[in-house]
Amino acid sequence: MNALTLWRHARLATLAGPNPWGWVPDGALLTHKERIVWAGPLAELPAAHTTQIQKDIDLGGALVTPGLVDCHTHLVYGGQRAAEFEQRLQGASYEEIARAGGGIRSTVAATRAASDEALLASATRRVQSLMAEGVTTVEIKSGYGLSAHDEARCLRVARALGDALPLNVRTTYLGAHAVPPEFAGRTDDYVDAVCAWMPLLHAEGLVDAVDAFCENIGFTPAQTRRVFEAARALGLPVKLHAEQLSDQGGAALAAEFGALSCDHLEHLSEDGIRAMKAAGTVAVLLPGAYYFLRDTKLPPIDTLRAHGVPMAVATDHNPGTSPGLSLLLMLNMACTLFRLTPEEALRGATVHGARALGLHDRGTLAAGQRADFCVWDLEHPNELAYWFGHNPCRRVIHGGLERTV
Ligand code: DI6
Ligand code: FE
Repeated sequence: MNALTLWRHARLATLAGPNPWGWVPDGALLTHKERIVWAGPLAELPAAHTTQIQKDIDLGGALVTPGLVDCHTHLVYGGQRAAEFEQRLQGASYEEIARAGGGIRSTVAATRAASDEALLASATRRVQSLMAEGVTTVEIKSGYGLSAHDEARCLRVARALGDALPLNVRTTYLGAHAVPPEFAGRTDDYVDAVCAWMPLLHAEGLVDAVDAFCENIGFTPAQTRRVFEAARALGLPVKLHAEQLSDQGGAALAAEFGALSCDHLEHLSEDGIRAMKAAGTVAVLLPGAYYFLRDTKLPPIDTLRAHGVPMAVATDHNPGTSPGLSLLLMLNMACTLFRLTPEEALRGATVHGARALGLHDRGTLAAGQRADFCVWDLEHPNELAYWFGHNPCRRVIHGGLERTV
């Protein structure tokens, strides 16, 4: 006999089915180990299951949503860049600082200088902030090591977080984030190195996907293509930091490789959107970086919506352009700055975020999905994008188990 847990008396935003929010006002969930066995109105609970219920938990009418998915972060790094923030407030641009050797490269120096223990400790504190607001799956990119040794260290720290905490971690190899000082003026040689390290990192089980920064201050489309070919040779899915500061045609290139996602996208063209739609690529919107860089060029939300490209929302947590640790704040900003609806924003941080990671077993509350869900001190799911600077998360269930953070 299956030992099932019944979670009753919940207001469910399942995000499944045709109704707005997948709304079920007097809902219940049945879970078995790490999976949802059944979700729906309590009155329709199948009799066949009732004899197998071992635990019966009353949620007191609270709002329940799928666990949140933060599908784009750079959580593992040393140091911080508050002084660069001050420089930017005085008029220096992100690009000027990067070209002068600051920016990403200053974090690379601090990351290389940090011990494994220090990297793990700081990343743990950061990820715990995300978890406190209901994040149950997080993607973590490398990209601040930029040597075989230091990229491996950062990816191992990301894996260690997933091993130590009740949280699913997906790792992304972003060796093509910036050119480290030892390769200055030799970008193509550095791209060769990024490609050569990839099979070694993959053989150690450290890579779930491969990303690159295709930008006028990053890597050209031709260099990005080489990174993607190396990924394809290993059977690894790709993602891309595309059209954040300029239109490089990166989205179309990524789509050609069947990319899981293209991220940022402020300068995305309609051709890029068509290519993403045809490839089933998710558009990951990062309002925190838009806000913190005081950007004025909005991503083409209406055209993405018109073409039916799924939109995810993530924190892009990193020390240079998005030092925030609240996915809920990103939901609010996705609405205020990008004009997403509150429902689109929540889908962006659940089902579409999962899809941006190639995961189809989470992001909704339905039979067969992972039992990752949040219980909120809220009446309606539209409040998730409404309050900010306040954490209404009351309980988090990860893989069927209640966790303390
Ligand atoms: N785009 C970003 O927003 C981050 N990386 C990237 O390629 C910024 C990284 C940093 O400034 O440290
Ligand atoms: Fe990023």
